[in-house]
Amino acid sequence: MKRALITGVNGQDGSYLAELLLENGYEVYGLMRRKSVVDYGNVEHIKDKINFIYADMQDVVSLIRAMRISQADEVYNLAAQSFVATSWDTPCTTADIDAVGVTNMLEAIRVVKPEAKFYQASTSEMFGKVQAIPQTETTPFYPRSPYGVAKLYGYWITKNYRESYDMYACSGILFNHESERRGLEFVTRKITNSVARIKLGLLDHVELGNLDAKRDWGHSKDYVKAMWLILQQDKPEDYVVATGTTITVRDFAKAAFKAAGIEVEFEGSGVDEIAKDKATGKVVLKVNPKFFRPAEVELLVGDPSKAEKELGWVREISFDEMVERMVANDLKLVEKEIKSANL
Ligand code: G4F
Repeated sequence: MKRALITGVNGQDGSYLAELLLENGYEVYGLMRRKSVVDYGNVEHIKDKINFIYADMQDVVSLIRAMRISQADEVYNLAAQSFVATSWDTPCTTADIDAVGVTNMLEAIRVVKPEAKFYQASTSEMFGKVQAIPQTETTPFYPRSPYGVAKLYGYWITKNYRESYDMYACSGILFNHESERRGLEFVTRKITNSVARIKLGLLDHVELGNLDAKRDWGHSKDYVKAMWLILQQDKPEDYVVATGTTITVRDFAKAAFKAAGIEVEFEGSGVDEIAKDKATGKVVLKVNPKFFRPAEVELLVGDPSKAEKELGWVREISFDEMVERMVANDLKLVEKEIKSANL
């Protein structure tokens, strides 16, 4: 039985990855950070199948202990301060976790079990102000946020440990991936949850920032398969994982409203842009500059050819299906909320 250690196990990706590894017969260990209220997050439904170890990415001793206990054959480093906007508020914590935290984990592996394979959750945010379209494994990086800068360190230290110590350490450079389990602060889930609230009468309109930003959006369940495949190769390499298509925030919102049976039309521009429900004429979306970022990543679109060819990775969930699943899930959750509050 193979043993896997997942940092960030209770996040969106950690939960789908834990499910996949359990299905494949792995013994799964997950890192937990101590909180006053125990919160299993997205792994509540499989918590009895996961061996939890208290540890922190900023505490190398706790990571050495986690490696000793788990004796992991594969380590998936998914723990991060992953919300780009917050990285301007907490740039140092973001660097401690997303940059130095990676070195801490690599050192723990090197000290306890150097033959363990290591996956680093690298990100398309490293491309930032993009230097080529589409972005591939050889596109130069130009991060645009403290998050992107910290993640770039994580990418390079992973490569450095591979080259310095001959470790099986590699990165998946994952483009945006979403799901029903996405946190409410990210734009996709913010939209699908707000659409459900608007549809069920709990909210008038949603307020968003930059509607022109373009992202390459896939489903997290497909992307964790790529993470696993990256660690099943003969030699460690880095891979871009993406869909190869790009869509604006505006068009994501349009698709989400449509999935809830609301046709919208946009009018105006810049901070005055709004979207109206075509049937009722009511304003259902407004721009609020408070959600603009100090520096924006305007366009991301990845080329997944290498992952498709070398890993045999295939994407199964289309953009439309992903949006429909997210909206259907949020409608169910909001209905439940209404029932339990007797609204
Ligand atoms: O959903 P977002 O916050 O995701 P972002 O910044 O692209 O980062 C996500 O994907 C990365 C992979 O490329 C990951 F590394 C990272 O951890 C995270 O998962 O924002 C998407 C876009 C941005 O351009 C943002 O400015 O949506 C724009 N946006 C417009 N209005 C908004 C909003 N973003 C948020 N969160 N909230 C808004 O109201």
